Amino acid sequence: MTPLSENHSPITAFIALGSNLEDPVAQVRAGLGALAALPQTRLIAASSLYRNPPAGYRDQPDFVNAVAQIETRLAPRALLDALLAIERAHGRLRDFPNAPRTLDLDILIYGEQAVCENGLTIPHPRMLERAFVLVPLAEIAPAAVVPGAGTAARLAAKVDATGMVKLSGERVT
Ligand code: PH2
Ligand code: MG
Ligand code: MG
Repeated sequence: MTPLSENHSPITAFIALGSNLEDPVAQVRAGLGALAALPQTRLIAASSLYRNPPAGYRDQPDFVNAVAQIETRLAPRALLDALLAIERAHGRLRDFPNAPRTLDLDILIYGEQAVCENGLTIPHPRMLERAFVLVPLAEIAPAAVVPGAGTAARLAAKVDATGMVKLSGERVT
């Protein structure tokens, strides 16, 4: 069992979900279910699902992405360990950086905290340039503050969302 932090009040955190292998829509939906089932954690909101061209390494299928808002008593490291366990349960392999994946769960924001330790950086270091993170984040929590950077709504308005499609069918740009 993951060690839990004790005695602190729940923290609002935001998690990015992404998949581009083995039925990505089902992977992301199952990932949301797994977040809701985490100990000491409540799922507060989930964004729409969005289809996105791959950022970074381009020679791979499009991704399905979403963002979830949770409230959790898990400390950042315990939350990360729990997310990695969910990824493993979904058959996630780590072949090379930015490789295609069945399910990726990244901590974007953890309260107002900045964390920089081995394998864990919060806010997520690449989130400011990623429409597939900022647009769903602004959908569910426009006033959420990315520590040191501003609100989700302002950041999402500035980012290039070319090619991003909301899975209900509506285009984003
Ligand atoms: N994740 C990456 C690299 N590139 N591109 C999209 N569209 N969505 C992702 O989730 C994504 C990506 C590494 O985590
Ligand atoms: Mg990622
Ligand atoms: Mg990741």
